[in-house]
Amino acid sequence: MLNLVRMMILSLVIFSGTSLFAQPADIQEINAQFKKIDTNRDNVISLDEIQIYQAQTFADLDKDKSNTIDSGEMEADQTDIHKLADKNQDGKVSQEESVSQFNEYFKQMDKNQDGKVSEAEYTDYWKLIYKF
Ligand SMILES: [Ca+2]
Ligand SMILES: [Ca+2]
Ligand SMILES: [Ca+2]
Repeated sequence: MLNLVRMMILSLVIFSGTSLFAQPADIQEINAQFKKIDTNRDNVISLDEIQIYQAQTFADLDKDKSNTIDSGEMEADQTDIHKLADKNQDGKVSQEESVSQFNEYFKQMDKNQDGKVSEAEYTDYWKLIYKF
């Protein structure tokens, strides 16, 4: 599992180059994001909540409502969360690719695999990604 996380980080770094990761998110930002996703405020993120967050994020980024996020729209993605989502490498992220990417994040964040992401699991995950 740890190897998987390492590989994931490595691929993130390779994929994105250095520019976007040069601006580090801080821990407050990560906490604020957790609270934003945890809409029912029970201090865990459920799969439902991550899917709602995915839909909101996607709609926010898809400015021209084309149902895909193109490279220009991607630049507005301050969370970098869609970086690896473009599986077929056509330079655009489809709704399906976005959903599967968020599901993947959810699985990776849910370390103890209880189907919920606790605040600790969430912050640990992003701390690793952003190398705090
Ligand atoms: Ca919740
Ligand atoms: Ca679009
Ligand atoms: Ca969990």
